[in-house]
Amino acid sequence: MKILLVDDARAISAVMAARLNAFGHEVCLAENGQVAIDKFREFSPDLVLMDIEMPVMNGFEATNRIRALEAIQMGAWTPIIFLTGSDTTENLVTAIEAGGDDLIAKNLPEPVLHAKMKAMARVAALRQNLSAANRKLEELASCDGLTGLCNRRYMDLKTDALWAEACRRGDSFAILMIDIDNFKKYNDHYGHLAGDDCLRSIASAIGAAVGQSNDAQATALAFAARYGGEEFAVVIPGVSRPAYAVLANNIVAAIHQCALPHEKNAAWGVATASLGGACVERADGVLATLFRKADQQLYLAKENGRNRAELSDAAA
Ligand code: GH3
Ligand code: MG
Ligand code: MG
Ligand code: MG
Repeated sequence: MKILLVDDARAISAVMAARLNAFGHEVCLAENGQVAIDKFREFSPDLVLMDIEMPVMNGFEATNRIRALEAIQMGAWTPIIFLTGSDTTENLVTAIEAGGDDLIAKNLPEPVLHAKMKAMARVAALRQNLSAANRKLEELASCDGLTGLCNRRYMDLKTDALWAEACRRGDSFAILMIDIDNFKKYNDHYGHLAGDDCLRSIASAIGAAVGQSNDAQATALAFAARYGGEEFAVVIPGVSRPAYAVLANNIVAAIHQCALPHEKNAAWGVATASLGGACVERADGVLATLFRKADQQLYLAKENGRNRAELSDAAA
């Protein structure tokens, strides 16, 4: 385990640290509650051993602050064991009330300390498995199963947050809506399974174009999502008008260049998509207006012959 050992008495923490090291744990030392909070952030310990009486900030106050830090992180909880000169019933009750999980005497016999640390290591292992499972769940809940892009639910959540931030800062914001051309005919001609493969390839082309744009720093936080069916959206916070136009045109070209055979798609003979874009120089008002504008531009791209991008004015 990674153990954060907090004690102002250096002699005591040196002895305790040596014993914990001997049991195979990694130990980080802090000499008071204030330092403990900083080290807690840096070191992300599996366990905190916390003295109670310390200068600058005592152990109860430090525990309170650590619990407050954890409260804003989903599922975050680190066991905190108070260290005391006397492990009386009264001290134990106070320690638990203060947000601790146990109380042990500093002069605990070595085998007892070893056994307690073993039990804590089991808890730490369980916690790690649980965090990994939670991360996986979160990933699954935000991912579109077919294409691997963000799903609609995640896109909505993330876009709302990015829009609110852009409004607060007066940043620019752009939305691209992308719709595959004559995709019903693709399904009718090649079958739905081939249709699914086509969706995957096109999603991956869109994702790659967005990734390149972010890597080249033409955009920073742009992301692509499956909006629904054969429609995709790209959300681009903080973008210049030229970079937005470049990304939009790159996406249309990248899809065309996938060269996925589509006999029933007009003159091209390969799968293509139409794109509608809307951009504002300063985010303000409701986001739905920007989506509606991008949608109108998408209709225009279809009307004007497909396999093209139609972008609204920056002042829209
Ligand atoms: P347009 O160029 O005007 O966009 O024509 P379109 O045929 O692409 O548009 P339409 O909305 O008529 O058809 C969309 C098709 O996309 C119909 C639907 O079966 C197909 N589609 C939607 N989701 C999926 C999917 O997950 N897999 C497959 N294979 N097809 C899908
Ligand atoms: Mg002390
Ligand atoms: Mg459609
Ligand atoms: Mg379509």
